[in-house]
Amino acid sequence: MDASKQLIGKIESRKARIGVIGLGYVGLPLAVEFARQGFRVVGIDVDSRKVSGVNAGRSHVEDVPTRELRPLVKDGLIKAQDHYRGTGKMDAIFICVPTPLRKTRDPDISYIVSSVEQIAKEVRAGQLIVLESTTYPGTTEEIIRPRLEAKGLRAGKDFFLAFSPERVDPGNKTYGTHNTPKVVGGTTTDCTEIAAALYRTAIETVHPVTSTQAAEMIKLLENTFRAVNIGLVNEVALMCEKLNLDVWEVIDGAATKPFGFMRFYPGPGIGGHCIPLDPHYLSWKLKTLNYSARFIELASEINGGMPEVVVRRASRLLNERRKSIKGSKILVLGVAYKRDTGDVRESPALDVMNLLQRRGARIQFHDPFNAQVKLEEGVCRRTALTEANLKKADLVIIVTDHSDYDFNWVVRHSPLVLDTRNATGKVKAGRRKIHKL
Ligand code: SAJ
Repeated sequence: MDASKQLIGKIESRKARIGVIGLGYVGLPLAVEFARQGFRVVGIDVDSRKVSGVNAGRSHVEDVPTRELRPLVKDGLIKAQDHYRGTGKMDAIFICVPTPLRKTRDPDISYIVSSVEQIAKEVRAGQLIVLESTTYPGTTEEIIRPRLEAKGLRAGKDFFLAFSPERVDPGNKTYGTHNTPKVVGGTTTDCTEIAAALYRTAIETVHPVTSTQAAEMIKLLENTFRAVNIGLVNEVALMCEKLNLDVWEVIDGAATKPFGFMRFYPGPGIGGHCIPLDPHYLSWKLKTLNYSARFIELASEINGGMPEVVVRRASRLLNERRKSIKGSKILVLGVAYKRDTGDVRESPALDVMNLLQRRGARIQFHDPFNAQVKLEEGVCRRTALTEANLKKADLVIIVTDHSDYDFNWVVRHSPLVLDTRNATGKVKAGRRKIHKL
């Protein structure tokens, strides 16, 4: 029986041994979904604390409750290790490692390369390898495939190779790994079909495409779409400032159009580990093909300039009250990159605070999820959110509109508010103290 039929058989009987490399917000939920279907899953992570936690049945990922992980570990369906020995015994291996940007904004695929080089040591006929980490089109064929073929095996004939973009939205209570449609593209049709067959055992909807490059590009279109549209709406905010119009009223009005429009909101900039980074994977690749991805660059410039816009607005508001940023006590509300998460990666709040500090402001912050943040001038500890601390501030800037906040109460006790998220849109009293982006 040929390799593909053998592997399909193991998938149908749930006897296929699965490996997941990277037990983060993508890898651990994926491991759980396959284990739930009865597959034996081995998780591999370089962080031995994560490994020991998983083996103790404890989850370190918000979206994977320990109560769901523990029985799967107890039943021997999930175990973790901090080394790559034994990957040759696995029938399917999913690579879910980080793909950050270097300081130069160039892609850093070193985690992909190091994990593939480990797998290549034991790669054998009959294995399926799937990359899930977000990367530029061509990574699977140009970086992964040659390393796995180095010992003479051929993708599509001996082993099977595919790309399937992760679509995990941390904290999303509606969509999780099981019910978010899964795009998958293989080196050959066989590769696509085998990977799709395995995903179908654990994920409701699987959408096969014709190549790994198409699957890689689909992910980048999704997140570039967001970055560019956020850039557009941030520029509309700058236009509305010039036109003395309320950008939030304009967006709400446009959103009454039941077709052909999609809401995006201006803000203090964009953060997180996806939207600010993923489009640069695409523009970097196109640069190597002598093409300039102008929308991506322009959106990045506008989005990246929003923290400065916030600081300029703050400066003007203080000047109108015969104060300057220098020496003013400014309280920043919310430092996470978006509401109701503690994640501060790439958060524009940090840029706003650093810019203000560089101009001599006495910065304080509050965030329900972060007790301290690391700024250029050192660690800044959270200030208690009290009436007194609001009153003592010369300016309160709402940077992240966490649901925990009572914005009526914040406005009532603040002398002056700069709201970068329209968080105070429904606040009635004290309107004259509120200034919005
Ligand atoms: N942002 C705006 N205006 C908007 C939307 C977002 O300024 O209209 C800002 C946010 O405050 C944040 C940044 O952009 O700082 C990114 O926000 P996001 O809502 O895109 O959230 P992320 O980064 O968690 O994006 C993830 C992505 N999911 C995956 O990559 C699998 C993205 O594709 C999802 O669309 C997004 O979650 C989502 O919809 O929640």
